[in-house]
Amino acid sequence: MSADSLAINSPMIMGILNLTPDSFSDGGQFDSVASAVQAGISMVEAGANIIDIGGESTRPGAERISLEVELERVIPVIGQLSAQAVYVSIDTTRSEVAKAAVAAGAQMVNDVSGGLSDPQMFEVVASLGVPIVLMHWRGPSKTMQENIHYENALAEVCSELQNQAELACSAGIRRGNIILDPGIGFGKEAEHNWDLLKNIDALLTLGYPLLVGVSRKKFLGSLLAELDGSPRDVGERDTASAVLSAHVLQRGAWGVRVHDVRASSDAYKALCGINPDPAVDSIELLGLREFGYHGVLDHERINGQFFSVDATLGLSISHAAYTDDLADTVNYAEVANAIRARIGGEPVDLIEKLAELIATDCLAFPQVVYAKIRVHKPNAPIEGEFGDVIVTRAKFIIS
Ligand code: PMM
Repeated sequence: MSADSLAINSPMIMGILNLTPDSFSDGGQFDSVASAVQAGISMVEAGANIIDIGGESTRPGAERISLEVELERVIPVIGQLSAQAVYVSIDTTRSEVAKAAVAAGAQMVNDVSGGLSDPQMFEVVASLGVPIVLMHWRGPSKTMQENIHYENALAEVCSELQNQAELACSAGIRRGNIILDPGIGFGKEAEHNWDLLKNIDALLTLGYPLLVGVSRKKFLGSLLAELDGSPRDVGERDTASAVLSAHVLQRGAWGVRVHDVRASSDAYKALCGINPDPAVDSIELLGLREFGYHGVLDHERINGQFFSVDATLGLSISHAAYTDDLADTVNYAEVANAIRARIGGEPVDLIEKLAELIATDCLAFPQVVYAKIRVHKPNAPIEGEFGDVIVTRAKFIIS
């Protein structure tokens, strides 16, 4: 996955691999590098596109560890997973760890402090040329849940994220290499988390790909509290995590960071089964008319007729809307040419088949994640007067 395709390749499921003895949800799971590597591979097999490796706990109240310990925990696992062509992200707030992780094969940096913890982080990431996740953060884990105060959580998170993104750009990080994350559970009460999740649209208007991490977090423990009022165990929050993750993906988030990869991937696919029209932007090409020889009847194959196609291409245009650069979106003239070539090309019997082939052609453009194709056959061989025959095929990439 190249950095340039980040804004448009969606949805991304980031599997969490915490190599910490004390992470709040899954700490202390692995007794060897091999078992951690195997856990990463299993998440890829379950549908993860990215494995996020962290060596330092961000659990509320957690003490910091030394640079040496963090490196010792993460580097061997990053090396082995990257060697098996796994796309690895390093979850760190230290530029030295980011640098060593990328040297070991990591391809993305996930900084939960959004660049606030280490003054060198932006410069180092700019020189590495890799994408960076900037998460909303108001202070170190040790104290982050003390003195939480927002007048308006949504507005403040948006403006603070925007600010960090601008600082990152000024330090030389390409805009297309920035992903934002609202930092669910980081210096936030449950009400703030819900406020952010309900207003994903507002976070998306910042114009950057959005990563959201709700998986197993404390606010879900309270939501799912047992009859005696005790919070639901961390290991039993995966269904709720998957439902919320699938929801934010359908609202247009670029990716989700989860422990149970399969659950989130399944929940998202199930939602797409009901509503295949994802909350992505679109480009429409209407009334593309071209002569072709499709049809079941001999005279259709010999004489041909005009077909007309309407295509709705689902893709994120937020990046191009910012850069004003054709390279950051799909070139609709090229798509129109591909559709015309398909209509004028090798004949098929059914317009259902033609619609399918055109949808597949459209999805071959790397930015396009959804294609809804309407094929019109206004001169179809039907007795008597009629207006048109239209077949619609909607096709959707779920990676
Ligand atoms: N949450 C945790 C750790 N790293 N990174 C990003 N980008 N977003 C998050 O929400 C996030 C993160 C804490 O959760 P964990 O201890 O279960 O990994």
